[in-house]
Amino acid sequence: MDKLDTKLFTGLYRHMLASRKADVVQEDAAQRGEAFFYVPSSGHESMAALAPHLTATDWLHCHYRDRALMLARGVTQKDLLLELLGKTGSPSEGRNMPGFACDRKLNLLGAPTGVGSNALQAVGVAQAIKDGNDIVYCGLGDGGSQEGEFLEAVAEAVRSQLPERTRPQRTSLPRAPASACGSQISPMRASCS
Ligand SMILES: Cc1ncc(C[n+]2csc(CCOP(=O)(O)OP(=O)(O)O)c2C)c(N)n1
Repeated sequence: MDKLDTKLFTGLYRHMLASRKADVVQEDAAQRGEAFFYVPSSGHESMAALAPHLTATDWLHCHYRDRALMLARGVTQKDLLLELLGKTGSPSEGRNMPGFACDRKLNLLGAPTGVGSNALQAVGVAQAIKDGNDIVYCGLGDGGSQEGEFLEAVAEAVRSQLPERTRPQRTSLPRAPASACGSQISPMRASCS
């Protein structure tokens, strides 16, 4: 990544700031009783920096606090608000808990509520695509990494010899993850927050 790529870094900062602001909006809605539940993401904004390392065809199984990454991927504030209020018109049509964003067109997989179990699903996707060039990102918290499902997922990733992938260096970043840089990116990489 070019250290002086101002456009890239201001773009990432925009998503980070938008994520922080979304916390304020969601908390206000919860305080007013308009939303029954919301997931704060403050302190996790740097996850946006992963977006330049992904391509549009990579698959994401996000941690519910990865909002800045979801925004950088292409999730809109409107999507977040519709999900928050459980409305139709949101990518899950109001079926998901707020914070568990999903979007078929962004290859953003719907996360299960049980923490750690998204790792099992991520391994399943990684197995399905292992002969191609795409990777699967799996995000979870340190608590989730202590769940049996997470350890089963790691064991299965090893047993089925899911491959490491290398990406050529890239130098520019559009809004969504359709380009950027990176090297030695694993098809089954976990991010513990
Ligand atoms: C299997 C399971 N047990 C308990 C919960 C309730 N729960 C929701 S979030 C959470 C905390 C998870 O901590 P961590 O994975 O460290 O992520 P953090 O929320 O701290 O980012 C818990 C216990 C759950 N969703 N699933």
